[in-house]
Amino acid sequence: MIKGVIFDLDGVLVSTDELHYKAWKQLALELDITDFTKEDNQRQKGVSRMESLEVVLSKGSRIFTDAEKLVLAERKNSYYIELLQELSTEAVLPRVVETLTMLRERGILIGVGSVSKNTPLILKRTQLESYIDKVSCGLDITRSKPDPEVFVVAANKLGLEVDECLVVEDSAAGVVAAKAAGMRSLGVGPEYKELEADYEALNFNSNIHWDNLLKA
Ligand code: B16
Ligand code: MG
Repeated sequence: MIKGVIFDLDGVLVSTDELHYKAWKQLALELDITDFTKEDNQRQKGVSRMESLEVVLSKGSRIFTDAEKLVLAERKNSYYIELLQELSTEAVLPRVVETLTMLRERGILIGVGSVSKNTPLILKRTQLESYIDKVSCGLDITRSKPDPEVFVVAANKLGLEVDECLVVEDSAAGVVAAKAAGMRSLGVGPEYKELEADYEALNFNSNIHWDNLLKA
């Protein structure tokens, strides 16, 4: 019996992909990497900031020390935070609020499981905080998805066993993390068919059989 649903943030509750892309693109151009594309940006989905940096650096030939990489990641994050100041409720994806409200009315606990260290700021700017019971994010963990840590921490914060939680994800790394945590998963987003989640839906406008999902 599912008692809690843990939502990934970027690509599931809100759309920040374009802002991540813009910030990485700016950094890439400063490093004379001119061919960093949206396809490269897809490979950064659901993975940590430092792993995302490696995707950018793999497009160039320069070698950086670990200390220099930390500075570069911090620089990208400053561009991203600047862009996040513009974020509003408009970034909340379709039917998210209705879905969270419906689950709450059914007595289901709502968690967020995101590797983003900017999760608190994003939830604040999009006014989603009040719909969420507990947040597990990049600030709580030491290992990124596909490691299950972020979802296990979310279950602990919600006071639930892992098999009482369902994860909603839009990235392959996130679905692997959910499985590794021992949780069932609903895959959503443009690549939902390739995620190998237990259940699939393009988005929250799709006909999701919540009765079945919550019985699992
Ligand atoms: P930050 P999620 C992930 O969020 C993003 O999908 C990924 O592209 C990003 O690199 C990661 O957060 C870290 O974000 O730099 O803000 O800490 O999908 O797990 O909600
Ligand atoms: Mg995501």
